[in-house]
This record gives sequence, C-alpha cells and structure tokens, in this order.
Amino acid sequence: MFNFFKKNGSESINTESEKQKSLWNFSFESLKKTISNTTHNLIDNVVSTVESEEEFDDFILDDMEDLLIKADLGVSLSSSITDKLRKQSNIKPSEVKQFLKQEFKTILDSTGSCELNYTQGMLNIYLITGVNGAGKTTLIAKLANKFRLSGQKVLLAAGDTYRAAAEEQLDIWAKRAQVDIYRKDGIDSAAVVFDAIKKAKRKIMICF
Ligand SMILES: Nc1nc2c(ncn2[C@@H]2O[C@H](COP(=O)(O)OP(=O)(O)OP(=O)(O)O)[C@@H](O)[C@H]2O)c(=O)[nH]1
Ligand SMILES: [Mg+2]
Repeated sequence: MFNFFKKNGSESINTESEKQKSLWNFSFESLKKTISNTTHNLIDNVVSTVESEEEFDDFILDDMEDLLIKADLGVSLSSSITDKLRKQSNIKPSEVKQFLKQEFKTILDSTGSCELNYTQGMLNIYLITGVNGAGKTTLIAKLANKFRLSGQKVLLAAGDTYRAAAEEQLDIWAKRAQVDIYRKDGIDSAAVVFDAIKKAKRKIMICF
C-alpha cells in the first residue's frame, strides 16, 4: 500500500496512466504481502509455540503475550488477549488458533466505517494525525490524487513544520499527485494551516 509511484526500483514514473495505475491498483495480493510478516509471526511463532502445550500456564501466557507484541499487535491488545485466556479455563492450547481467529474477527467487525465525510460544493478540511512514520503523508498523497482524479480541487497545507524536510516531502507528493500546496517553512504550524484554509476558502477546495 505504499511506494505507489516506484517502478523497477526507480523513484520516478513518467506517464499519467502509469502514475494512476500504480497509486490505486493495490490488490488483495499486495495487502497480503504487506501483512505477511505479522501473519508469519502469528502462525509460525505464536500458534506453533502454544498449541503443542497441554495446558495454559503463566509461563506460556507470558511467552504468548511477548510473541503477540512481536507480531505487531501492540501492548494493549496483546495483554487483553492473554488476559482473556487467563480468565478462561475451558480453552486448551490446541484451540489457540481458533481463539485468535475469533478474537481478530470480533475486533475487525467492531471497527467503524472508514469512509471520508465529504460534502459536495463546500470546503472540506481533513486533518491527518498519527504517530511518527505511520504513513500520514503517503495517505494524504493517495487521497489528494483520488480527489483530483474525481474532479475536485485539492490544497495540501504543509503543517508539519517541525520534522526535518517534512515540507519538501509533501511538496514532492503534491507534484506527483498534481495538486496545490500551501507552504511556509519555519513558521508556526497553526499559522500555516490558518493561511492555507483562508486560501482554500477562496477557491472552495479540499484541504489536507
Ligand atoms: N507497509 C506500509 N508502509 C507504508 C504505508 N504508507 C506509507 N508507508 C511507508 O512508511 C514510511 C513512512 O511514511 P510517511 O507517509 O512518510 O509517514 P508519516 O506518518 O507521514 O511520517 P512522519 O511524518 O515522519 O511522522 C515510508 O517509507 C512509506 O513508504 C502503508 O500503507 N504500508
Ligand atoms: Mg509525514
């Protein structure tokens, strides 16, 4: 789901059709590839380590918690899964795969809609936040390109004035996605966003 503009190890893709194809043509196979490391850790490490045991005991549950954390599930989810097992004496280690499958299904089923709230004919502003390196800038580029292709006017506000070269990075993505960018390096982030919204209001744009 990333590096859409890369082709044959190169950073640049030239034609418009190639850019569009590589940006949105991610398939289920590429998603599977992206999460293959997590799947490998879950199946090969967690399941195979646990399912041969006779009973769940504190050592196995502690090991399992560590392995779930290593499989990128995060500390809080890993702890809540192992705590559930601690409280349920009726589950055998041989059933751990089925148990995990059901847990993940319940979590995924309970997630809300990921549809963007968009109103036609109005200025739509999206604030993208997240932990470092989570893929915010890449997501902004993907969304900007998608909106531009569907005929909307898009303005990117280079509000990350803190991280080194963040504005330059967004600038490159704005060029690739062929959308406008509002950039004023080195000043307060809120001021950049304020001015960008002012500019976007004049043109009725989508603003990130
Ligand atoms: N596996 C994977 N990697 C991604 C995805 N989106 C972005 N990346 C990669 O993750 C790295 C960070 O992506 P950015 O978009 O710069 O992340 P960011 O949240 O803006 O990072 P900061 O601004 O530094 O906090 C880059 O190498 C991207 O190519 C994704 O959906 N999946
Ligand atoms: Mg970023």
